[in-house]
Amino acid sequence: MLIKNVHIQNESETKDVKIEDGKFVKIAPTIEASENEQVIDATDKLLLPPFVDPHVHLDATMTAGDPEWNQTGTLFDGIRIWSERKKTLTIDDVKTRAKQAIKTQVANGIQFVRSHVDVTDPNLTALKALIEVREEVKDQVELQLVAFPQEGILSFPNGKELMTEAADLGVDAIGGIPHFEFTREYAVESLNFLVKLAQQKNKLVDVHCDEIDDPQSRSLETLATLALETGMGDKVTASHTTAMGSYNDAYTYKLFRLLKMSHINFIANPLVNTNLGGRFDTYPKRRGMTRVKELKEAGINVAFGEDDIKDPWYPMGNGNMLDALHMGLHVGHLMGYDDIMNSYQLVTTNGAGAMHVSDHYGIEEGKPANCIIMNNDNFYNALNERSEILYSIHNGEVLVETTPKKVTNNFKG
Ligand code: 17E
Ligand code: FE2
Repeated sequence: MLIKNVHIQNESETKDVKIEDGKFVKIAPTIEASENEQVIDATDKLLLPPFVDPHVHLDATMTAGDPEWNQTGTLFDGIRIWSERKKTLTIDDVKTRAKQAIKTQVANGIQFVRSHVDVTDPNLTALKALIEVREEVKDQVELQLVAFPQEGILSFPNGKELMTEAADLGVDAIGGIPHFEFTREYAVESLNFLVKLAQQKNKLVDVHCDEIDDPQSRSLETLATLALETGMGDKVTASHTTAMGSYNDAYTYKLFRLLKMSHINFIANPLVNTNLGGRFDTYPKRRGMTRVKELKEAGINVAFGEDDIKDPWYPMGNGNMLDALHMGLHVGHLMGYDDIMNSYQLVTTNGAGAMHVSDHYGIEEGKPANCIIMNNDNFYNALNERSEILYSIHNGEVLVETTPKKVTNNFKG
């Protein structure tokens, strides 16, 4: 396959990209097509590495309203409602909903997904189902699973045993929820436990960390210290960290030294955390997002996730990273021209970094041919106009092809 005349990641000069045996084999100003080779004319189009959703909950997806809608919009009501829905899970139910969600993600150019899976369930039904899904989709989508203790590790019966069982069933990462544990002491113990488990079982770490508007919620410092002292470093991700939006600046300044030293990744979920955040405020009302701009400026890896697609925490969502990105740029005040132009990194490369897949991700000769072609010549325009994903190509195969919509506009300006 030969992609002709394409703008790679906003470059003004166009290039040709040759794909063979599922890999990018040559990227150069002009490449001749060989006989019978499929040629995609990508004049005035944008080539990006595929979208990455490094944080979503595929076990709960498509359950919004069942058994009830979340009327208060708090994280805690979401957990309560999910805990009811969890009792009725079956393998088929989870697989059907998860695949439906993945299909919408794929349609929107996503090829890499990390899903948290609630393991505070003595039967581990959702995890068993999603392990099957991970295998069944693996030729088209790279899916990672996180053992996520939604109702706590120390604060849920047999929490530690369930986490260990989940690790042995074959998750990719170990999760946690320290801000939901009964006490600060449990929070710290849960982090010690989960990092040790990850080390023993050779897993990554991705913790729901300080997802609360409580400036006293400081589990992040413990997680970052563990990442530093164990040497796990960039194998560790802190998701949400919304309490950082409420920390005072003196403490945050001190904290950032540790964050930089630790090399951990951050994932913010702008759609969901603006929904869940600030719910106990009158006015002024907090925005609910972590300090994305400051983390970026400090050279720390930050990515955006979707978090939810129609579930008890968020009634909307359609598998489109551009929605998360659009919201995140607004809430994070990332509105300079270059911020917007380069913002695709927050939903591509940075997410790949957090997922620890950078060794086989990116538009480079020799790497697997995973990419998307957007119907615009740069990302500023593509984001504003929500340009179509003309092609999503995975391991050199066309995964999605979109025919652009045709509009007849009779405006006579
Ligand atoms: N569970 C949780 O603890 N936090 C979230 N944002 C979601 C599920 C979606
Ligand atoms: Fe989450």
